[in-house]
Amino acid sequence: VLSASLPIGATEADAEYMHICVKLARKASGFTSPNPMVGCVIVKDGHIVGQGFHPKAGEPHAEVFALREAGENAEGATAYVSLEPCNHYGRTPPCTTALIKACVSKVVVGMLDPNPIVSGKGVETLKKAGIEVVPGVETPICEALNEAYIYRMLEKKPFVSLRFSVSLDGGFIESSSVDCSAGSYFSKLLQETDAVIVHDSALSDNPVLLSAETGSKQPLRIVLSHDLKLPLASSIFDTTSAPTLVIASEQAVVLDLEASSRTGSQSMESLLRERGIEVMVLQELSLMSVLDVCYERGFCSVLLDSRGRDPLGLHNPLGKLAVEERVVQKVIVDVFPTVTGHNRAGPGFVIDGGALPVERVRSRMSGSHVIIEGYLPR
Ligand code: AOF
Ligand code: ZN
Repeated sequence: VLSASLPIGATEADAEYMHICVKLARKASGFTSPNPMVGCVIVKDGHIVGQGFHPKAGEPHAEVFALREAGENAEGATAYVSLEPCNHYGRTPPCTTALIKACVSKVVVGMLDPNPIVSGKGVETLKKAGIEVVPGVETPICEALNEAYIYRMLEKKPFVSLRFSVSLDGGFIESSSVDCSAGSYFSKLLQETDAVIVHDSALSDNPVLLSAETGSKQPLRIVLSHDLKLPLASSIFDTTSAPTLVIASEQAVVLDLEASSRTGSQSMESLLRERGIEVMVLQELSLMSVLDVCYERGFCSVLLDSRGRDPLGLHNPLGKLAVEERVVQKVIVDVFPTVTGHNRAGPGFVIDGGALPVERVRSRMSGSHVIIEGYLPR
């Protein structure tokens, strides 16, 4: 559906080309962090003469690929870009220079770049070079595409989504039944996300936490452990197709060492390291500090996969931690087509200070499941 509100000077055709840019950009879903996903098409006389997307940080930007394909046809053409062309030397040279050199006559921009070293300056440079610039075409879809990049850039934190399952009557769902086959919402979610975090209590159900989409970038799988009593045979510790990081508290490491010297067996920490699994020790296991680690690694998006029960039988302990620490931007609820009855309590977040409102709520189907998404206010 094309937007009803086009900026002055923009046409329905411009909106259509911007949709193509967004589609192109998505081809690199999961691969671009800390950079944004960006798509570009070059149009001359009503025909697309070049197209491209940013494949990965460190590689050329979308505009460069599109201009390469267009060659001499770029002269006098219109370039459509889902994000304001950059104006700085980063890992790659400025796209504004490339567009000016190619002699395009017009640039249509989806949204300004929230990156403070670019923001507004890209558009300004193009205008100064005599190029007509039309900003703000289909901004909402461009912003939705890069919600995680925008958040990271402005807040200096990764964008956090919290996923959990409930039955039709709001009851607790055993995690083993979460569908991750190709085409499922969860498989696509894992394709987009830079890291997926689970609580060690979720491992009893042996989640794989890998996307089944073909050619998908796999997220870093992070296990939070309070006691380092981990089921080593779990799929998550098979790092053939994606790495796994175990983050443990200092206390867990001490307990683990004590247990190993008592029993004369190898510690869990050294067993993990022997398998090539990275172990990181944090003084305290707060989500905030885990998210700092994610930010430093250049991640834009982090998915908290809340499932399982902790040793006290509390449902979805990760969800509780996340909501209490107020680190969540987006909630994704998978409503199973089952009625569990009141013998199974709900997903189990005990929140101090009452209910949190959820905004911009949307729902869609994934097979026979209803997927509900919404945002927590800042
Ligand atoms: C664009 N087109 O396709 C992308 C842009 O280190 P660099 O050179 O890759 O620069 C990264 C920054 O460039 C990134 O933070 C964002 O501001 C912008 N990304 N800009 O014109 C693109 N990926
Ligand atoms: Zn650029």
